[in-house]
Amino acid sequence: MKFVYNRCLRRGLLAISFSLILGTGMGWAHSKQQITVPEDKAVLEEPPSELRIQFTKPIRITSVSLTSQHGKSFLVDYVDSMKLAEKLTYNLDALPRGEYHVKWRGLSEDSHPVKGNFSFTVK
Ligand SMILES: [Cu+2]
Repeated sequence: MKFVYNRCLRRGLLAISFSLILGTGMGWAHSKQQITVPEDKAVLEEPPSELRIQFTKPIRITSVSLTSQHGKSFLVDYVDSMKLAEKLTYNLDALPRGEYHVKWRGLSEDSHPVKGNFSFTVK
Protein backbone atom coordinates (compact mmCIF):
# COMPACT_ATOMS: atom_id res chain seq x y z
CA MET A 1 0.00 0.00 0.00
CA LYS A 2 2.76 2.33 0.97
CA PHE A 3 4.63 1.47 -2.20
CA VAL A 4 1.67 2.29 -4.43
CA TYR A 5 1.11 5.57 -2.65
CA ASN A 6 4.73 6.57 -3.13
CA ARG A 7 4.65 5.72 -6.77
CA CYS A 8 1.55 7.83 -7.30
CA LEU A 9 3.09 10.68 -5.42
CA ARG A 10 6.24 10.44 -7.46
CA ARG A 11 4.24 10.38 -10.67
CA GLY A 12 2.34 13.44 -9.51
CA LEU A 13 5.55 15.31 -8.76
CA LEU A 14 6.93 14.31 -12.12
CA ALA A 15 3.82 15.67 -13.81
CA ILE A 16 4.11 18.92 -11.89
CA SER A 17 7.76 19.44 -12.75
CA PHE A 18 7.05 18.63 -16.38
CA SER A 19 4.33 21.23 -16.57
CA LEU A 20 6.67 23.74 -14.92
CA ILE A 21 9.30 23.08 -17.55
CA LEU A 22 6.74 23.34 -20.34
CA GLY A 23 5.23 26.45 -18.82
CA THR A 24 8.59 28.20 -18.65
CA GLY A 25 9.50 27.10 -22.13
CA MET A 26 6.31 28.49 -23.56
CA GLY A 27 6.84 31.72 -21.73
CA TRP A 28 10.06 32.17 -23.62
CA ALA A 29 8.31 31.64 -26.91
CA HIS A 30 6.05 34.63 -26.33
CA SER A 31 6.79 37.98 -27.87
CA LYS A 32 7.66 40.93 -25.69
CA GLN A 33 8.29 44.55 -26.43
CA GLN A 34 11.96 44.96 -27.13
CA ILE A 35 12.40 48.55 -28.18
CA THR A 36 9.93 51.35 -27.70
CA VAL A 37 10.08 54.92 -28.96
CA PRO A 38 9.92 56.89 -26.75
CA GLU A 39 11.80 54.70 -24.32
CA ASP A 40 9.98 53.53 -21.23
CA LYS A 41 10.06 56.26 -18.54
CA ALA A 42 11.66 58.77 -20.93
CA VAL A 43 11.32 62.44 -20.01
CA LEU A 44 11.15 64.42 -23.24
CA GLU A 45 11.80 68.09 -23.82
CA GLU A 46 9.59 68.00 -26.90
CA PRO A 47 6.57 65.92 -27.83
CA PRO A 48 7.51 62.77 -29.74
CA SER A 49 6.70 62.77 -33.44
CA GLU A 50 6.06 59.07 -33.48
CA LEU A 51 5.28 56.07 -31.37
CA ARG A 52 7.11 52.86 -32.11
CA ILE A 53 7.00 49.41 -30.60
CA GLN A 54 9.32 46.68 -31.68
CA PHE A 55 8.72 43.12 -30.52
CA THR A 56 11.08 40.25 -29.85
CA LYS A 57 9.03 38.01 -32.13
CA PRO A 58 6.22 38.49 -34.63
CA ILE A 59 2.92 39.11 -32.93
CA ARG A 60 -0.71 39.65 -33.85
CA ILE A 61 -1.50 42.99 -32.29
CA THR A 62 -5.11 43.44 -31.29
CA SER A 63 -5.08 46.89 -29.69
CA VAL A 64 -2.84 49.83 -28.84
CA SER A 65 -3.79 52.75 -26.66
CA LEU A 66 -2.09 55.98 -25.67
CA THR A 67 -3.62 57.87 -22.78
CA SER A 68 -2.59 60.83 -20.66
CA GLN A 69 -2.35 60.72 -16.88
CA HIS A 70 -5.84 62.27 -16.81
CA GLY A 71 -7.20 59.35 -18.77
CA LYS A 72 -7.60 61.23 -22.02
CA SER A 73 -7.13 58.98 -25.06
CA PHE A 74 -4.85 60.12 -27.82
CA LEU A 75 -4.74 56.93 -29.76
CA VAL A 76 -6.76 53.78 -29.58
CA ASP A 77 -6.11 51.53 -32.48
CA TYR A 78 -7.47 48.10 -33.22
CA VAL A 79 -5.04 46.66 -35.66
CA ASP A 80 -5.58 43.91 -38.22
CA SER A 81 -4.99 41.06 -35.83
CA MET A 82 -4.69 38.50 -38.61
CA LYS A 83 -1.34 39.87 -39.67
CA LEU A 84 1.86 39.01 -37.87
CA ALA A 85 3.98 42.08 -37.22
CA GLU A 86 7.34 42.69 -35.63
CA LYS A 87 6.88 46.40 -35.16
CA LEU A 88 4.30 49.13 -35.12
CA THR A 89 4.73 52.79 -35.91
CA TYR A 90 2.30 55.67 -35.46
CA ASN A 91 2.79 59.30 -36.35
CA LEU A 92 1.68 61.56 -33.54
CA ASP A 93 0.32 65.09 -33.50
CA ALA A 94 2.10 67.24 -30.93
CA LEU A 95 1.09 65.99 -27.49
CA PRO A 96 0.50 68.49 -24.69
CA ARG A 97 2.73 68.36 -21.63
CA GLY A 98 2.07 65.49 -19.30
CA GLU A 99 2.56 61.86 -18.54
CA TYR A 100 1.50 59.24 -21.07
CA HIS A 101 0.85 55.56 -20.89
CA VAL A 102 0.92 53.18 -23.80
CA LYS A 103 -0.75 49.81 -23.53
CA TRP A 104 -0.82 47.11 -26.13
CA ARG A 105 -2.36 43.69 -26.41
CA GLY A 106 -1.85 40.94 -28.89
CA LEU A 107 -1.55 37.26 -29.59
CA SER A 108 1.68 35.36 -29.73
CA GLU A 109 2.32 33.06 -32.66
CA ASP A 110 1.01 30.18 -30.54
CA SER A 111 -2.16 32.31 -30.09
CA HIS A 112 -1.65 32.92 -26.37
CA PRO A 113 -2.55 36.45 -25.29
CA VAL A 114 0.32 38.82 -24.50
CA LYS A 115 0.35 42.44 -23.42
CA GLY A 116 2.72 45.16 -22.43
CA ASN A 117 2.95 48.80 -21.55
CA PHE A 118 5.34 51.69 -21.23
CA SER A 119 5.14 55.31 -20.25
CA PHE A 120 6.83 58.61 -20.95
CA THR A 121 6.58 62.24 -19.96
CA VAL A 122 6.51 65.37 -22.12
CA LYS A 123 8.01 68.23 -20.14
CU1 LIG B 1 2.01 30.37 -25.40
